[in-house]
Amino acid sequence: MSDSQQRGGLDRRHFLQAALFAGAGLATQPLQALAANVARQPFANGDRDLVSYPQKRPLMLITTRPPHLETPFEVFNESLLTPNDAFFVRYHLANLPTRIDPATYRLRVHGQVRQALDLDLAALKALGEPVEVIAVNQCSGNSRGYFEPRVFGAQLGHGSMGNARWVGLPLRTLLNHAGVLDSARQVTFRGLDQPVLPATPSMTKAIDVEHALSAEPLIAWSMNGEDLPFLNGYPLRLVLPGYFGTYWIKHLSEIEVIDHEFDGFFMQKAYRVPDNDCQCLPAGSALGASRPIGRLPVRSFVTSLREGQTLQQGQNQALRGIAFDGGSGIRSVEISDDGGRNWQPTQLGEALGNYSFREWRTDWRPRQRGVIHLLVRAHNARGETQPAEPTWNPGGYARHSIEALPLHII
Ligand SMILES: Nc1nc2c(c(=O)[nH]1)N[C@H]1C(S)=C(S)[C@@H](COP(=O)(O)O)O[C@H]1N2
Ligand SMILES: [Mo]
Repeated sequence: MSDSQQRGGLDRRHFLQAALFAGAGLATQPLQALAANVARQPFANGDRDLVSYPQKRPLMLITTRPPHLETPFEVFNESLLTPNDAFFVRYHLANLPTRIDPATYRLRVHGQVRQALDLDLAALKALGEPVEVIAVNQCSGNSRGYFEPRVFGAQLGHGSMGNARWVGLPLRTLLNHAGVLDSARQVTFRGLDQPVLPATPSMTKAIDVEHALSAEPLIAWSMNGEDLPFLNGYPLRLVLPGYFGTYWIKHLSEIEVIDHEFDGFFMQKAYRVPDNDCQCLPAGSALGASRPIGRLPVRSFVTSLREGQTLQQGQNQALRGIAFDGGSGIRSVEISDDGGRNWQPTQLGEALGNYSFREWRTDWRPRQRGVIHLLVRAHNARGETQPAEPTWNPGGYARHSIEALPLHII
């Protein structure tokens, strides 16, 4: 099967063959045979093969089993909505479903509810009016490869994030249908993927019942106007606008309302950040007091230039980039080319809602020859901005400091 056959219009029912092909091929052939190209991250061990998976253009391969694919950073300069075929992919468990039949798919709701539900897709969609939100899905470990000192875990660049238009049913519509009991404390979410070994914990996530019953969460079936791509959770996923991607459970098949705080591995052991405002610790410290990772801190990037790009002194650059936060909305974005002594304002693009990437633009003229670092920082509606110095925590989570883009000015 050629790359283009793998990418183009694959029937989901045939995902099995394609996935097996990708898996077998990657396991038995030198990677170069399938890789269209190689992308280089600006940290040690940063070479990443660009590899095609079903419904995906060549993306940066982080792991094969389970597939973890990163979006090449240039994609964020193409459009504010990340195209489905370029959207990153992250899984924890290697036993992925390889074929999902929408006709027999079921979503179960049970636990502390008046009436347990077992719905097919049509019954779910018939429960209420669908809603739409444009929201950023960002992996907790996005940019982990930049951590100094380095930490364990996938060495990710900035491409484990994406912004999409999600359509689905408000989670609370579904929960109200089941009738949440007063004893309810948290709601847990699980998908169809399974561990390979029985000892491996299942990828189950939990949120507080107040959050679950708020207006934000939805059970989405559509992404940028199409069915969810298989690897992004077909046919249903939880969308938790403003929150890190770890909660956005794919192939969502089971929702349980529980009367206690969930004690599973992916809440109590993994995805925890230091329990303080900066979610950070002195480099090298052990975790200590912690809490589950939550809302996205403010971040901003230049998208129109590559790290290390060469530019002419005095020549005007139409700069462009993105900023986002955990749902209060971006108020301003500024750049600095003198190490943060002076900041130049930028113009914000169209607002697509508080959970979306916000575009910024400005004209900028490099003044000095040599290597310079272009800084960008954003401010949100709550008055929060980004720390000047990179923060550190042992999980390599929630990087959000001001990024310094190195440029050669000649
Ligand atoms: N079923 C399932 N859903 C999951 C995961 C998973 O391992 N299994 N990983 C989560 C994590 S950690 C992230 S960052 C997002 C990534 O979403 P994407 O693969 O659509 O980009 O999915 C989340 N949902
Ligand atoms: Mo993640």
